Amino acid sequence: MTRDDLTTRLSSLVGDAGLITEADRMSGYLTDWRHAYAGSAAAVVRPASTAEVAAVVRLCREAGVAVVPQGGNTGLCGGSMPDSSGRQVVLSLDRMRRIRGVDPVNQTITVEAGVILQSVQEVAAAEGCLFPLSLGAEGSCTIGGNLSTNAGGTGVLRYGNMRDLTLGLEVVLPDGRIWNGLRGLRKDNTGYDLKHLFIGAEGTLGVITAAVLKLFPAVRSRATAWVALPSPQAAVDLIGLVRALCGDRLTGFEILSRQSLDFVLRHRAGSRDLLGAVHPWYVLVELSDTLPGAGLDGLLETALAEAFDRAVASDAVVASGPAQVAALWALREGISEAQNFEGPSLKHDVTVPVSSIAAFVEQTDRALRAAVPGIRIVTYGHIGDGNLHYNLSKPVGSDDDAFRARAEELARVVYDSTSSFDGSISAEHGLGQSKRDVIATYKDATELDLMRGIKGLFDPGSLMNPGKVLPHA
Ligand code: FAD
Ligand code: S2G
Ligand code: ZN
Repeated sequence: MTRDDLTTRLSSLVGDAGLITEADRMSGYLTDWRHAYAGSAAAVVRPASTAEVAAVVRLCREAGVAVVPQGGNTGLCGGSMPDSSGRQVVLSLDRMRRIRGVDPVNQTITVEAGVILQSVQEVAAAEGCLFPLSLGAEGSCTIGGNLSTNAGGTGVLRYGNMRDLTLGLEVVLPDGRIWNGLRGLRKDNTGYDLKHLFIGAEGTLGVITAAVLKLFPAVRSRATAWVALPSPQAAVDLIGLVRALCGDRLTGFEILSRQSLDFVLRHRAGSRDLLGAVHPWYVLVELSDTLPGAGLDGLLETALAEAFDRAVASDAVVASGPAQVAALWALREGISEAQNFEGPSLKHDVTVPVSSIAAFVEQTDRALRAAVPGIRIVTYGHIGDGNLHYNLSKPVGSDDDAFRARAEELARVVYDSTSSFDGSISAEHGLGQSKRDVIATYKDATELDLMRGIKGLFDPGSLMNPGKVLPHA
């Protein structure tokens, strides 16, 4: 089938609104959020319904053309980018934006894959509920992408990641069949739990078109503190102390190194460090409760008093109101963008057991500083889950390309260190194309074999997002 035949037939399936072939109009779909990856495509297709998605997938399968599912393009591993052949079709879910239903009694919401995460949070709040997935890209990322990357974010320590928040899926399979698994039951033990194959599959097993997600009771009281600490171990000790005192009310615990904070203070207008003096480490601690007036400020102050007694905290301030809470979260969420102003950001999204965090940071920092004197290590993230964003910036004044050229070598240092603590080289961002090959070094051969078997079962023609997740055999 020629490209013209393909695009003519695609147009008959999705109409003119659903098909883009002009290079200038396709360009936004052919590079990711931070322009770290680019590709080219035969066409960008934007189906408006599950039936249209299925028809497109069937046609591309008949034509032997690969399909690359795409949501908000905020992924950080190049998973939503086509290759450079110009033969693949980007299938964007950005026209599938319906909220199909909200069920406060069953505490569920049914949404299409193209719905933006922030919209789901807002619709849930309007119903007096909470959808707790929260991450820096929530204004652009989609539920389909969140499912396909099994997104985590800042609420995992209390609510879990996307896998834990999902009850049912609707998926168009690589052969074009539609699997309707949109059940909202919290208990359903009728064979293999198939949804968990597609969650985290990064579009390699099918196109997620809709999902039934869990809702939770709305948060009615919240307390947030900005705490300075001497070390990552102190942060780990503080988690234990706050958890012992506050239990499930601990709903946010994000660490950031002074280097991370310095980048934000330098590049994010209006940023201010409430504590003034320079400390090596900081955490943003948040308590929340579904009861109004739950006295969380007092509880947080009690926990901080004990932290001072135990020399875990060096200084701290409890936010005085919503504006200060928002300013503190903006400091934290501003790191990713701020780092981009300092040259290449070599990203490592790793997990180690919480008990190994301090040893991991000490060991990996030492190895990297020996390898690249003057390297700037931006360590921050969801320490409550054992998940650090361990991102590297070049020494001041050094050459961008020379630093980029060492990316593989430095990643090896970080990942070998992660592996020495039985950690994971991808905590929440997935593998995409950037970690597809390196995973072969750290993933058990049997696991890779089983994963290839599943891929072969669902997508024998390897037309669903080829070149992502699985290393070449
Ligand atoms: P895309 O980038 O469009 O796609 C991601 C992957 O999912 C690709 O492999 C794509 O093929 C596949 N895909 C997309 N839609 C579908 C579908 N409907 N069916 C099948 N496959 C599909 N991630 C976190 O987990 N935690 C964070 O804290 C976090 N913070 C971030 C902060 C910033 C500033 C940025 C830019 C990103 C951050 N991310 C974080 C990464 C990113 O936002 C998440 O991975 C997000 O889930 C991607 O959603 P998306 O809609 O942009 O997906
Ligand atoms: C976060 C963003 C990605 C990065 O901010 O929590 O997931 O490392 C990260 O820039
Ligand atoms: Zn993160």
